[in-house]
Amino acid sequence: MISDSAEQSHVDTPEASDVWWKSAVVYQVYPRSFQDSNGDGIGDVRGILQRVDYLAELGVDVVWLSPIYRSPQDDNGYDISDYQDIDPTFGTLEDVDELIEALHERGIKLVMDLVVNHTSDEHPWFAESRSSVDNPKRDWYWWRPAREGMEPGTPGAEPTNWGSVFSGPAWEYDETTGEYYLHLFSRKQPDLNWENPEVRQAVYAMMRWWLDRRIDGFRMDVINLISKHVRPDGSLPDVPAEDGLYGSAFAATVNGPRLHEFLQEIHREVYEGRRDGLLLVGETPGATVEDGKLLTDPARHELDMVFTFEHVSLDHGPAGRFDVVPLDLRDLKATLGRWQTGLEQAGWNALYWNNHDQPRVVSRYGDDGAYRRESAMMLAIVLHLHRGTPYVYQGEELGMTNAYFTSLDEYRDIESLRFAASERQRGQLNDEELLSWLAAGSRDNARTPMQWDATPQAGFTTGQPWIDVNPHHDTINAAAEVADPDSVFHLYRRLIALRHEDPVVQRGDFHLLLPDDPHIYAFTRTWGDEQLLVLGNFSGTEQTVPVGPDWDQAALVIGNYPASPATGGGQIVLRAWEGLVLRRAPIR
Ligand code: TEU
Ligand code: CA
Repeated sequence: MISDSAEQSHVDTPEASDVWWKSAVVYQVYPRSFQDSNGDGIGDVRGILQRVDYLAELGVDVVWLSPIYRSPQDDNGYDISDYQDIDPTFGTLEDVDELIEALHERGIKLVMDLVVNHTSDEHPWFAESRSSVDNPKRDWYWWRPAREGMEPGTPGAEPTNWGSVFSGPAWEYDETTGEYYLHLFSRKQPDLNWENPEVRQAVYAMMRWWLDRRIDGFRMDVINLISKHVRPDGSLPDVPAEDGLYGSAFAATVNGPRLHEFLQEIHREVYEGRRDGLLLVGETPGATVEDGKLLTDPARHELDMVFTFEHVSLDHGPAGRFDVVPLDLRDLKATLGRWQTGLEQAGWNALYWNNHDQPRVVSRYGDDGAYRRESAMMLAIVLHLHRGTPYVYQGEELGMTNAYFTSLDEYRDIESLRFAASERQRGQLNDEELLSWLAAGSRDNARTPMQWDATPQAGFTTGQPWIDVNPHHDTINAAAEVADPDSVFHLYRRLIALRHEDPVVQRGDFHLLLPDDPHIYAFTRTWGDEQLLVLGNFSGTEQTVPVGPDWDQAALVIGNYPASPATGGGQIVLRAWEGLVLRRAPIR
């Protein structure tokens, strides 16, 4: 039972036996862009099967698959119309059984994405729900009449002023019954009503069905939005309007009053009494350190770890994710540092730079020009040496960069396209500005095909890819990097091996150094009488770092330059984008 061992991890002493995921690294596959096996230009499960040996060589412990369930693909599978079948685009249930087998044979677990804040509007549950006001499934979704005194279907008549994450109102007027339904994301993603126990039981039954099929856990999409801030009389509150009629619905949906109750119920109904070795990771936009602690404290039986968004929002300007501003390294250190210390006693961090929603980190917090290799490696070293479970997003281990699309027709992502349409309507950005905002902030930056080799479609497909391949695949690709022992790939492989082997990396206390330095990321990890020093130069110029005499004789554990840096007299001179780890022992 997972909760038994989780309880022990609470007592984090050298003697305590610990949960497996404290020494694990997870690899995220975005199936649509990973490997196409049949030439239709879209990645699929049989394509992933062709690449399991690559994943084994990298050494990851878990693969998390973005959604492959049956779906109209309005939001690339985050709109599910059948949770217990595979979309024909991606393959069949038998293919997935084969994948589970192939991964397990190599000692790799499989975690599936679970999108249960909403379904597709083409899910049979929703078809029933929308059919009439007295359908038994009516209350499975959020239906509300127009605002009092307003003409249904006219602007501003929505039940509340909530805006959708994908621009426009979060309510869609449905003529069948003359009411509105809630969709925090696209209108093809209606929100499930978790207040209804039948909804919850249907979700739990589906989760148990997947675990019986021998998957090893779930990554739970926007799981902290499932409890809405509904008032005792059933009404929903307005939010501060930001821009015209609508405001971000997050204020009324994040951390709702029943969130913890629902998560504990999931734990009880789905996880308790099951085999060891499962993983439950929650995606929690808007979560604070305090929330993170409550959500992941093993004694509370909710989630194992959560994805925080604070450190990937630091370069968002006033207008949000497309309005990218330079990162101030001091903010990044303060943010990640707060999460490290906040979850020191209870709880656990998920560590990530990238996923299918984020621009590529080397283009964002590194230098994807002259120092692409160095900065990609430095960022990896800094992240993987924190306390928590690191996540690697496909292509990150190659140092893949942003897409740098130059025309609107190259974009596929619904969020980007909806943003472009609404900005065009408002007319505040000219076309050039709009394209530069998309190039900096679009989710498509993460979604260009995986770069396997230097052939025209990067080895991803023999057909026409659904989204353009990044032209840099001529130099940045798996074939070249696997063959080169000094590549970004091999640095990732070594970092993963280090986490497997080293108790200081797994459990050591985190202590931030030089918080006010604008260029240097520095911290120690301490476990028993062993200590590691982690340094990262977030600049393209040499930096002299005053680390103190203790580190003069220390051994280099891992670094991104072929030779050790100049050390001595209590100082280390770091080269451009240099990242390294030093070890000294014993400290007493
Ligand atoms: O994302 C949730 C989320 O709030 C954001 O990160 C979102 O991607 C948005 O771009 C913020 O600007 C999850 C999934 O990871 C994402 O791919 C889905 O589109 C979304 O939920 C809806 O299921
Ligand atoms: Ca295919």
